[in-house]
Amino acid sequence: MADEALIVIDVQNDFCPGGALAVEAGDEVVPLINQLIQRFDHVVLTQDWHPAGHSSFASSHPGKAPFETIGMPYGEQTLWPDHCVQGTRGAAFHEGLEWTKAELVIRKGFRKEIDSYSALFENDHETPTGLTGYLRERGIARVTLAGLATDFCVAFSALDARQQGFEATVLLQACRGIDLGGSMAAMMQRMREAGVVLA
Ligand code: VGL
Ligand code: ZN
Repeated sequence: MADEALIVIDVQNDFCPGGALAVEAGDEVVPLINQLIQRFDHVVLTQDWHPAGHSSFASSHPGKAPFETIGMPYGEQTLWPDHCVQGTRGAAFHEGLEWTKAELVIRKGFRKEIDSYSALFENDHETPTGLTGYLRERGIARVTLAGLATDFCVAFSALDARQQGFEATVLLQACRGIDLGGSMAAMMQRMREAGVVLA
């Protein structure tokens, strides 16, 4: 287990019921993730962490509504309600999450002009977050992912982990999804094709 890390994706208030970008039953993952945190030798958390006025917010684009898409220099971007603004309660981890054991919290989406679903690369798929280097230097070869949302931040993190040469398992019971325009089925298929273990 020393070469294995649990990566807990975005278990933050804004992705839980009552939050700004609530994932249905998002808070249900907390008890299971707490058990996983105890079981793993290495635990990394991610935290979606946007400045106010972030370019992924529909409110930054006059005439655009949440869940519409827009062309960005790096490709197509889904627009979201304002969420996980740095320092707000919505950006904080769910109160029930027992996160103190985590060795690293990796924040993402902090550059105003670019979104970051994946824990490893921003949405241009080339700007690194630094997590790959961290995991390699720590001798970690296998990652297990859980959290929110299955079909966005969890899936893109798992795909990038595979692409960077890590073994990757997504624990579906410990994830909940958004499912926007068939995104759940599409991302499950992409993960399967990339060799992500869906457990
Ligand atoms: C996420 C949309 C926008 C996620 C983050 O955590 O899956 N989704 N920002
Ligand atoms: Zn976000």
